[in-house]
Amino acid sequence: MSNQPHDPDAAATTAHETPVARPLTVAAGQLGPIARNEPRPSVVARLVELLEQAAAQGADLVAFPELALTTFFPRWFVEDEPDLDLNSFYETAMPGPETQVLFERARELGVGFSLGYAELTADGHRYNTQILVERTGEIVGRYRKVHLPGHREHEPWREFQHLERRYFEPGSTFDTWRCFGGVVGMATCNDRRWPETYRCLALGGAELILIGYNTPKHYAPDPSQDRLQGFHNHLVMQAGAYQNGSYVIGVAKGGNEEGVDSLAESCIVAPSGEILAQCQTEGDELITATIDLSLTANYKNTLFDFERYRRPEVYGAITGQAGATPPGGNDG
Ligand code: CDT
Repeated sequence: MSNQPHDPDAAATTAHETPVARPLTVAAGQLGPIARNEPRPSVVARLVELLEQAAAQGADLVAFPELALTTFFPRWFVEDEPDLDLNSFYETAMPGPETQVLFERARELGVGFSLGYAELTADGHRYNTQILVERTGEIVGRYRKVHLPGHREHEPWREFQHLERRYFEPGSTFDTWRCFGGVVGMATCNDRRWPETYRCLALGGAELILIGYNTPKHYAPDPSQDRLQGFHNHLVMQAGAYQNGSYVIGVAKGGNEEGVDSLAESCIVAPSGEILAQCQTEGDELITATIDLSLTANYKNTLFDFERYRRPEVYGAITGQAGATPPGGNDG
């Protein structure tokens, strides 16, 4: 045995043992537009078709988009749309009578999935929710969108509304679950633009993060960002994956939905930040990748070894305040 004093940093510079491989075939089940009057059973049939394609390609898990059972209804100020029944967009049970078939098919095929939908709870709360379903057809996780973008009041100057802050309450936790042979977390659309999302999930051990999105290509408050929508979409998810040593699946509802052009470009990102697979169309499309969850250790145990390198005592501002507080005084 060596008499040398222990060097706490030695492990950071030595090679790590190769961990046991944990392969998983994952898929993104991108959806094209869902019309305002498309019946639920028709949408569910589209999801089942993607699930069956995934099974044929040996997938264990398919990520589906945000609000994957309906059109993106927050684009309308419902009070101005007499023939629109707001409650018809929400699910009061999951599975419910019309979604049961998706769960049954998942169990038969042995393919799990994540699914975004509008949730109305028994006590009247409304959330932009995503669930995680194991290959047995059992719900193992539920996430309620934390970062709600857009506005609360009708803004008639916009080409279309983004009233998520009117129709949903924000969720309050980023949870992770042990399933699919690893640790899985979920986030929803606008959440993917915030580094806090990935970091909270990674602090919960996330090795795979499933993100559904509906992103209009036109951003009314600053249209100069329109041409960058695709770039920003990949930028945030690739950075989130790399900085947290996690796989990320980002899956869109794309195409022209009720006159609003929405970004597609669903993708599967490795912990290196590299894109492993990307959709080529704006319609219903499945992409797959066989990943190895053990490879997250390449980043989690080296550059992004949180335990060794993070400095939470310096990060108080991140949880202590929301807005920026620049220094006072003159700038001269
Ligand atoms: N669904 C969603 O969160 N979409 C937003 C659009 C922002 S514009 C109000 C997104 O971040 O992609």
